[in-house]
Amino acid sequence: MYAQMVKTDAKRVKRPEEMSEQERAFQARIDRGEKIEPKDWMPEDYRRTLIRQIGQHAHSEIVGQLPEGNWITRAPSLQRKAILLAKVQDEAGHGLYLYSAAETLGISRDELIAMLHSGRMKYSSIFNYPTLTWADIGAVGWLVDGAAIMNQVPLCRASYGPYSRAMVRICKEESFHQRQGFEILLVLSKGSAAQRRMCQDAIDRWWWPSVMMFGPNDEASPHSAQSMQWKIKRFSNDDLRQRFIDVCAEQVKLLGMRLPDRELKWNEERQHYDHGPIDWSEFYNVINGNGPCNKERLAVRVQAHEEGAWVREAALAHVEKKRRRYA
Ligand code: BYC
Repeated sequence: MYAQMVKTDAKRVKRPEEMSEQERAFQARIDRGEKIEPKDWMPEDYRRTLIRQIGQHAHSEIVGQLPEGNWITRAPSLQRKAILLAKVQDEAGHGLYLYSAAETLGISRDELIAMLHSGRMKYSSIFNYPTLTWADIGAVGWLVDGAAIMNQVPLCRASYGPYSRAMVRICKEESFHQRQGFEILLVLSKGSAAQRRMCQDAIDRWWWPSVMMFGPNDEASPHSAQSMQWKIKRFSNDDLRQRFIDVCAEQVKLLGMRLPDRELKWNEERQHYDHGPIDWSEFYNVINGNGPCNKERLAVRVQAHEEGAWVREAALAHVEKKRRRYA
């Protein structure tokens, strides 16, 4: 059900002698570190890869509002409510910049949304898990936004101009989100025994799904080689995942909590943390539409879109009225 409609054909990277003259000139621009802009010539697969990635990213921001939105009415104080409300609004804004960046590639927001709603485009696996307690809002901020930043800071240097520029502001906001999540957990970690248990339980449930956010291992990632040659991706899935694990393994100590991985251990030789095996069957199960909340998430988005139709119609009618008045 969740197979991407925006398929790309680049299963292996072309050698220079297999490229057309135009493709070689394009790759040379990328290699020189030039930005590609919407009106520049680009290979069809480059365009489709970007639509797939930016579209999936935009959808993730929009669907990503749902797990946290679930706690706006139940936040423990007025201040927490105001902060969470602002954060969820930020995610909506990120979705809108990203849809705009995708539109520069010749696809409309309506088309992208229709593909999301019909299951032909993906959104991040992470948003198919439920937020069961207030500590989950802390864990989402610390781990999910933390993973998002690790993956997205390099995207500020992606070769496609509109995407890279959108990412600059998004990353600034994400880093605030990450800190507010950590602070929620820090408060709980210093609280009562029940609060500390709630904090640990949230970390236990969000850790592995966050580790999976970076996508499949490098050898199982069909798009990485080409995306890295085109400098859309600047680091591999496994490299970013390792950096994330290294950072979290240290930060969790400040909380006096533990990550749910018995094999997590500093490796002096590698200068990285070793970690236990990732359950990829869970990841593929979730991205194939069978995670704990996939059906609910999509149903809520479709309903919101349908119920908002009158707003879109009213806005269009207003534009048309103004156009006629000043014609
Ligand atoms: N979930 O060849 P690969 C956020 C798919 S943060 C679902 O490695 P690629 C937020 C992939 O699409 C989250 N699907 O692909 C944070 C591909 O499927 P198709 C959003 C995944 O594209 C807080 C297949 O697996 N961030 O928004 O080179 C609050 C093979 O993978 C996932 C972004 O989107 C996954 N986790 O690399 C609110 C960042 N991982 O097309 C919101 C931008 C992989 O073959 N995206 N797949 O059917 C990227 O950096 C890259 O697209 C990825 C995947 C690293 C995610």
